[in-house]
Parts: sequence; C-alpha cells; structure tokens
Amino acid sequence: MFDQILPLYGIQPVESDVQLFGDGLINRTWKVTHQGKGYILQQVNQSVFKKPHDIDQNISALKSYLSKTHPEYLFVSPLQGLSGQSLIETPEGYFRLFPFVENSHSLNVLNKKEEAYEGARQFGRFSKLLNDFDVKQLHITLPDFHNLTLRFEQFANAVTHASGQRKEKAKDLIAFIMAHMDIVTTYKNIVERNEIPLRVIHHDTKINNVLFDQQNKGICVIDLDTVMPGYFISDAGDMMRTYLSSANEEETDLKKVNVRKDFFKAIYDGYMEEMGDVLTPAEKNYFIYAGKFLIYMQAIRFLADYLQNDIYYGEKYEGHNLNRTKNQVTLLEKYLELEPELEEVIGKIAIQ
Ligand code: ADP
Ligand code: GN1
Ligand code: MG
Repeated sequence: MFDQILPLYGIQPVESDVQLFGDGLINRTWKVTHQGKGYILQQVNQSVFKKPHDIDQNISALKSYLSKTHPEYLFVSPLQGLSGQSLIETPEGYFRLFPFVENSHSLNVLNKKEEAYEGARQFGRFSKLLNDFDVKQLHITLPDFHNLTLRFEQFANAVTHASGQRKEKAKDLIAFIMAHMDIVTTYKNIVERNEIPLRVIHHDTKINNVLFDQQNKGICVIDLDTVMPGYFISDAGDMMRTYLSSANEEETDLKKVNVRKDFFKAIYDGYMEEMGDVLTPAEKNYFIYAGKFLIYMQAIRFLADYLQNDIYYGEKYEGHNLNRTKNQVTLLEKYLELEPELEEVIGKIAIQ
C-alpha cells in the first residue's frame, strides 16, 4: 500500500520509515520519516466519513481564509501530491499526507492545570480566528454528529434491539441514562428556541487533538475532519470530558475517575482568554451545561455501541464499550456532584 501512495508525493518508499502512530479511534494514522523529514499519513475511515471530499474542501476553504486573515496561524493541512490533489483515492481507500509538526506530541491525559489552560486556549483561538468565516460555506461532514436529540433516539432504539444478555449487563447504565434525560430536554430547548448561534466548531476537542511542544505549551489543534457548523457546547464540553479527570476514558478502575476543580477553572480561563469577547451572554450561561451535554452524549454513544455489538468504536477486549460507558457515567456523576462548586468558580471569575 505505501509503495503506491508515497511516490504520489515524490517520496521513495524504500528510503522511508513508516510506523503506526497515535491513539485516535477513527482514522488509521502512520508517521512517515523520509530524508530526516516527518509526515503523518492518514487513511480516512470511510465507514464514518462517507464523503471524504467534503472534508478536503472544508479544510481547503479554511486554509485559504486563514492564510489571508491570519497568516501567522499554524493551520495543519494536507500536502498536495504531485498531481496537485490533497486527497488521494486508491483502491484501498482515501489517504492524505500532513507535514509532521516537529518537536510536538499529544497527551492522552493531563497532569498539570497549565496544560488544560493551553489546550482550551488553542481550541478557543481556532473558533475566534474563524468567527467571521461564513459558517454556511462548510459542508456537514457528519450529519447530526452532536445532535443529542437524535443520539438519544438512536440509543433508545439500540436498547430495543439489543440482545438480552447485553441489555442485562447494561441495565444499571441504561437506567442512569434514562434518569438524566433532562440533559436532552435542555438541548432540545436550546435548538428549538435558537438560543445560541452556530459557529465554526471543531467537534472533537479531546485532549489528544492538540499538539504540545516540549514544555507542554500548546502549538495547534489537529484532526479537522469534524470541523463544521455547530454549537460551542460541543467544544467546551469535550474539553471538560477529556481534561477534567486524571484518568481517561479507557480507565477501568473507576476510583481513579475524578473531576479536578482547578482544571475546570483552567479550561474556563484558557477558552475565555480567546472567546470571552466573542461568546454571547446566553452561551456563557451554558458553559457548565456544556460538560454535562458532552459527557452524557459520549456515555450514550459508547453504550449504544455496546448494545449494537461494537460496530462503531470496535472493542479491544470483551466489554470494552461497556467499561467505557461506566467510566463516562462515573465522570458525569462526579461532575453533577460538583456543579454548585463549578458555578462558584465561574461566578467568582465573572465579578472579578
Ligand atoms: P483520529 O481521527 O483517528 O483521532 P488524528 O488526526 O487525531 O486521528 O491523528 C491521530 C494522532 O496522530 C493524533 O492524536 C496525534 O498524536 C498524531 N498527529 C496527527 N497529525 C499530526 C501532525 N500533523 N503532526 C504531529 N502529530 C500528529
Ligand atoms: C472519536 O477520532 P477521535 O479518536 O479523535 C470520535 C469522537 C469521540 C471520541 C471518543 C468522528 O474521536 O466523537 O468523542 O472518539 N470521533 C468521531 O474517544 O466519531
Ligand atoms: Mg484524533
């Protein structure tokens, strides 16, 4: 496969080192090293992304806008092959090649609140610089991706059709999801009442989609496949889901899943540093809701996948998606417990 693809970029496979890379759940990613230069080769997951050209066009439109309005911004976009294409179609699927951001690394869990500040600031900066970009120009690369109303219906449907055995194993988790349907109701109201605007939203602000330098200062955001019109609660929420706990979504020892209040403040500070002047008062009122929205949605996505025999996320061991759900449900419980204190953190900041 590499023998066919790399020459399309003028890279000789025999002179290259190619290694599987990173911990993304969706695409297949390799690091390619050739003549001392690094690249990221990626195969688009076509069972998730049905129209890879839409992603390519979105990235290219954003690139062209940012290169005019903010040429200093590091926007990591696919390289053009010798034919001038930035998306290569082969019998094995669609591929693209990115420059490897040198001296960078991603993190799967954060140890210092300063890292949370840095990550949140990077995503805030991304949306801020694109604030005047006409969001209607973007293709919807994943229809209804963060439509919680629909996600809930899909989940309910998965419960109806699940095997008796899986349903039995998931029964407490299903009950928890049902008991917290108010989170879906709030989302429905936001949408129906048009309470907050559509913006250019990343939709996958999980911590390993930020690149850090050797001092763990944020460099840039990556994984732009899901950049499309959306609500800021998606981005703020996934930061909370993946930065607040000192154990990530793979942790099976639930005692280790926690919500760090000082990390919440760091996310708020970092995101608001960039977006504080951009968000509307109504959006700011939904900052804490953002965490509930996204953690709840991820819990139902993992649980629906378990009930549907792991067709989306796959499983590395038996019960993997059930365990991921338990993890996310625990995180949500801890988040809900702490809500009054989180409100205090934001309240104090607001009157400063
Ligand atoms: P997925 O959609 O599967 O999550 P990503 O685009 O996030 O794929 O890539 C997977 C991982 O590869 C990232 O978490 C990051 O560690 C690394 N990575 C991706 N692009 C780059 C890049 N341009 N430079 C350095 N590392 C990268
Ligand atoms: C996927 O691609 P990756 O690993 O950054 C998923 C996110 C989930 C996340 C859970 C397109 O993100 O929505 O939150 O896994 N991306 C897609 O870890 O479904
Ligand atoms: Mg990723």
